Amino acid sequence: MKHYTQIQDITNLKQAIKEAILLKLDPFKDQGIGKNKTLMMLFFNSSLRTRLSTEKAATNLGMNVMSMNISNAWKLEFEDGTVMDMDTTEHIKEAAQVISQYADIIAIRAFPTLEDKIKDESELILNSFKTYATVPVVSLESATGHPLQSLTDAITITEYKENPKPKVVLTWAPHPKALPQAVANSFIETMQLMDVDFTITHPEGYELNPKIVKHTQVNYNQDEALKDADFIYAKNWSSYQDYGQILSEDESWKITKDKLGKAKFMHCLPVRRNVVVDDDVLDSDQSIVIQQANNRTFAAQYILKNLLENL
Ligand code: AN0
Ligand code: CP
Repeated sequence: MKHYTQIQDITNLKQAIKEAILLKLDPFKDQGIGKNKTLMMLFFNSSLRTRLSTEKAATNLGMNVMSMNISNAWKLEFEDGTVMDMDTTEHIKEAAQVISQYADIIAIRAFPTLEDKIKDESELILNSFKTYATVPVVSLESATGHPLQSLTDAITITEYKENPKPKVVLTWAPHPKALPQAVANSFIETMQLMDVDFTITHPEGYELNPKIVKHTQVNYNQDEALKDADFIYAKNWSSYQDYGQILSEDESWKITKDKLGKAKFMHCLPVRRNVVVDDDVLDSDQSIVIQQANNRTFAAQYILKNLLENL
């Protein structure tokens, strides 16, 4: 593995899940691998889980960790050939090469603008780091994907499934703010690689990128889609077609105890209680969101270990 910016960077997902579960049983077995190696984490946006679990994963491997909120650094320019006489102070060409001298792996969180679809889909920030950094780059959630989250989700479903081919449903849920499509995109790409019966449900107008959804079943009727589900994965996203817009805050899409049935409830967190999902779902034994968040460490640890082995 050279970089980790999409689930497809993993050559054998089944094997990766197996290895991550083994890491969880014995997290410090590879303490030597990261000795004298540094992980640099750069945050263009807020984070709780990604920041802490990735740092934990790195220290489990014996690495040193540095993190920076990019808002504390000089404002970066990403466009090539611009006359930098406005508000950007430093070009990514210098910044990425300089940071590469301080770190053996660079991890970046950079959300979409949700205003400029073409720019967001070009993954300008992530790809500029890939182009100009001289060390591996890891996505901590970019404009269009969150592959550390979806590897976590794959691990969690594998651990909790009670039959060989569980029914997994990704459902859109209401939210007062316009959110990225990244978590949903990576979840879809990952479920397409797993042996699961997978369905997506959302209101009309919330269709995701057809290049990602491909032939995955989409059902506009949430009740029908959720029937007999083993795993319900709730997530809000803003419209992809009407890019970045909130088309509906339809409360009837919130996950309730009634809708849950016998399913396990999953969410990447942070989650807005009683907007996305009711208290009595999140507080029930059927919710596995806390265990899911714990797996963030082992997903990150698997990825960092793999990158370190290939340095
Ligand atoms: C972000 C999102 O939806 O992409 C991060 C989720 C991990 N969520 C919020 O901004 C609330
Ligand atoms: N799920 C997730 O990525 O959480 P944070 O935004 O808190 O890192």
